[in-house]
Amino acid sequence: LPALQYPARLNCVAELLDRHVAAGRGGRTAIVGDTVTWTYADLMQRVDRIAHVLRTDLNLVPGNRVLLRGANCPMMAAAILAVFKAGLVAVPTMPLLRARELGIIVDKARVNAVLCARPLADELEQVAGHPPVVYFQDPEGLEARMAYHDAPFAPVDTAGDDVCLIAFTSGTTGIPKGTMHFHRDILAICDCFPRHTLGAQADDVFIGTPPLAFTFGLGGLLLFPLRVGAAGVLLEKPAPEGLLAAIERYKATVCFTAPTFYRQMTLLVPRYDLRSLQKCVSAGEALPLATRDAWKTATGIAMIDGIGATELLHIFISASGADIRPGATGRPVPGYRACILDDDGAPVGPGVIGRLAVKGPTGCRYLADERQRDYVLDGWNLTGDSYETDADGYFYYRSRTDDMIISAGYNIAGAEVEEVLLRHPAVAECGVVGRADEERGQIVEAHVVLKPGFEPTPETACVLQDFVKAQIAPYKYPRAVRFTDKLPRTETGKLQRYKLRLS
Ligand code: 3UK
Repeated sequence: LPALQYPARLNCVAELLDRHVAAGRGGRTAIVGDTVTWTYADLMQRVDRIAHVLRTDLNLVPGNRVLLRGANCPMMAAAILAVFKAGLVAVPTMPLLRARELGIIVDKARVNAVLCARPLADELEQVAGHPPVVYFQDPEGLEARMAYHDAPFAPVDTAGDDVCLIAFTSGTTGIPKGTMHFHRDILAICDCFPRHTLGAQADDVFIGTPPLAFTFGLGGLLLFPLRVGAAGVLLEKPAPEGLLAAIERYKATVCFTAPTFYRQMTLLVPRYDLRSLQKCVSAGEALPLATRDAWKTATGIAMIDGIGATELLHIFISASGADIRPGATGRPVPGYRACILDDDGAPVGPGVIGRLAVKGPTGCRYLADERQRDYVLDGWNLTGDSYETDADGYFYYRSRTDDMIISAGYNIAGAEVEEVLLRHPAVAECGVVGRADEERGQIVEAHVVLKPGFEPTPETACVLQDFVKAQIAPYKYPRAVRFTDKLPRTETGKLQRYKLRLS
């Protein structure tokens, strides 16, 4: 794609922000927060002041790493952009991370300084020997220091392939893994999915729940709107009601969130005026048909499913409009290629389940060499996902590679059983995992959250089991059904299956 050729010297913020101000668009709304709204000129002024603080007050030099902690708010957005603009490397962290995980990140990413919102100070301060911290709102903090710097800040003359972001995988298990991204990658994600699949425009208002520390949110709520001169709404504490109310209030046109959030919002839709809403993007985990259908019935909007990954920065397979096929995630986003590989790494044809591999303008550079060796081959990124294609090149999600349930010799994808269960009127949320079993190796076990008005009884369990048996091959039915009030999920909306298996 010609649009993806970027100059050798490139600072992404010059393109995302300064360019709009220089072209007379400084008065347009860039960021809407819970308490303030900033135009492009306002945002650029904040970014420039923070960049001065980083370079002058903190004595940081290009290439230094700055860890960022904050809920989704305008200051957090400005801080990330300032780090890019100053030629430094942003290391955004998920708000709910604990001291142990933060310690690993500080260490692995060799962090030189921290910008942190006060409410998130506690866990950080428990990290032994943490780097110097500047708090957003303290008396001696970032905002106070910003007041002393009123000169414009010229973007540091970085190369297109200088690292500007170290994104840690949200990971459903274990230790966070760092992935490195360049200035040109930041623009490349803006010029792929939002341009070709979403059709983003200057008059769009982007809104959603994913944290800016999650690349799904960083792209969808900050980078994508800025690229086209549009506005992004940042909500500090996104809850289903709050998101719906904010869509109404700010007349949002594009929403980014995870399937579980759409399910929670579906029932509440009639209470809000959502006429402004045009596009709803779902990512983070598989989008069940029942969720897509219920949302369409409630809002009239056909959801845009898209699979993305921290390793590749954003969405690389998706479909919108007439290209949507029920059950499929979609086709590779223009700029990306995807294929399915067997256990020996050889490509397989349509109808065969295998491992998804992806190649594109953004591609993975892990911080750790051993992961690079095992998961990135010849520019192809091996994902942890089992997928299958059809004859027309559409990609169908089956399961996480390590979540396939093997019961009495059958391979069973938990997601398929979940999809059926979610069609039952009693089921609000569910997670299906394999539980060790002497006779069958594993049995299919369903963890179910019931909708209000349904009883967690053995009879209900039988009804659900029969429902599954009637819809898909009977050997896939959940031999065990466990009722619960809440499923364990990451901050990004991903089901933590390992916790279900341990429960
Ligand atoms: C799973 C999906 C089925 C899949 C992400 C959009 O989720 C993001 O990044 P992570 O690194 O996780 C990646 C893994 O999540 N997944 C994501 N989307 C889908 N599975 N259907 C989907 N639509 O297992 C993938 O390997 O946390 C998503 C944009 C940026 C992102 N970082």
